[in-house]
Order: sequence, then C-alpha cells, then structure tokens
Amino acid sequence: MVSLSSSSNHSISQEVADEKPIPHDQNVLQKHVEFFDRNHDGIIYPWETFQGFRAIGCGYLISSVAALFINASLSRKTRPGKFPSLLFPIEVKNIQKAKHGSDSSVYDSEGRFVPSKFEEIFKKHARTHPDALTSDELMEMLKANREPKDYGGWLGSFSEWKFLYILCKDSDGLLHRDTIRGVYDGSLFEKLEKEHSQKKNK
Ligand SMILES: [Ca+2]
Repeated sequence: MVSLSSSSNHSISQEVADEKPIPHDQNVLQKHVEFFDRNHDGIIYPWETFQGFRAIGCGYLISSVAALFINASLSRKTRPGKFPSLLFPIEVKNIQKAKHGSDSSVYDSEGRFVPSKFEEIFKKHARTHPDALTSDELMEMLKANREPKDYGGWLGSFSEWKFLYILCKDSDGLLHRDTIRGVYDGSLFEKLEKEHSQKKNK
C-alpha cells in the first residue's frame, strides 16, 4: 500500500513536470511575480502585493507585513537610475536585478529556470521522502545555501521558504516537489487563489 501510494505520487509530480516544461529562455522569475501585478501594468505597488497575499488566503496582518517588507526591500533594485519612490513600486521587467544571494540558484542571473538546480534541492536535502522536504530538511537546505555575511540573503531566503512551508505543507508536515515547482513559475499562486475563492464562495 505504501509503495503504491508513493509510486502514484511520483507519477503525479512526473505528470506536472511533463505537462508544462518551463522554456529555457524565459524569464520565469517575472512570471513568479506577475501574479502580484494585479492590474497588469508592469509595476507592483505595495497595495497590489497586499491584494495578492490576501487572494491566496493570507490574513490582513501577514499580508500587510509581507507587502511592506517585499516592496521596501525590492523596489529600489528594480528601478536602476531612478529616484527612490516612497510608493515603493517594483518594476516587473527588472525583477531579476532584485534577486538575493544565499538562495538555491534555481533562477539564474537572468531570471531563467535552471532544472538541474531544482533537482539538486531534492537530491541533496530530501532524504526521508524523495519528492518532499520536511521542516528539518528545509532548515538544513537554508543553512547550506548561506553565503558568508550575506544577511539580507539569509533573511530573504528564510522568510520566503518558511512562509511557503507554513502555507503549503501537507498534514504530515511535508512540502512537496510539485508545490515548490509551482512557486518558481507562479502557477502555485493562481492555484491557491482559485482554491481560496472557492472556499469563500461556499
Ligand atoms: Ca500594477
């Protein structure tokens, strides 16, 4: 029974990977953040980040903190040569300039998806289940990715992954491969939004 369920899990994540291969030349980091550009004008303001977090089911407090933290830390980096703006806009087309260090390098410097780095996450850290991370394994990965004295990167990676873990872990405390895969191209956010709006309408 155990082997049956694990093999069917495997085929599901295999299907997801086969269904939608991420084109190699595409800036998927842009797709990852486009969900938060609620009016699709290429700029993400803090209130759009807030709305995006609300849409995937987060409370007011978390959504406010996330919006302030994310926009305040990324805005400047995506607007090279421009004056800082107190409205903290994020320019989607320059999002790869805001990439922080101490991450798993699944996005390259142009924001493209690097499949081998994605596989590496599981090869190196998914020891209890081949296609999922436990809370401890996630922490180990974060520590392993840390570059010396890159405190901003540490904080960025920690908050992103912890947030994802809390939001998306299953009832056994596992963060699954296809969930993580969906974060990279932003498809997970759309899925969560759909689920959340269905719940609200019930
Ligand atoms: Ca916008």
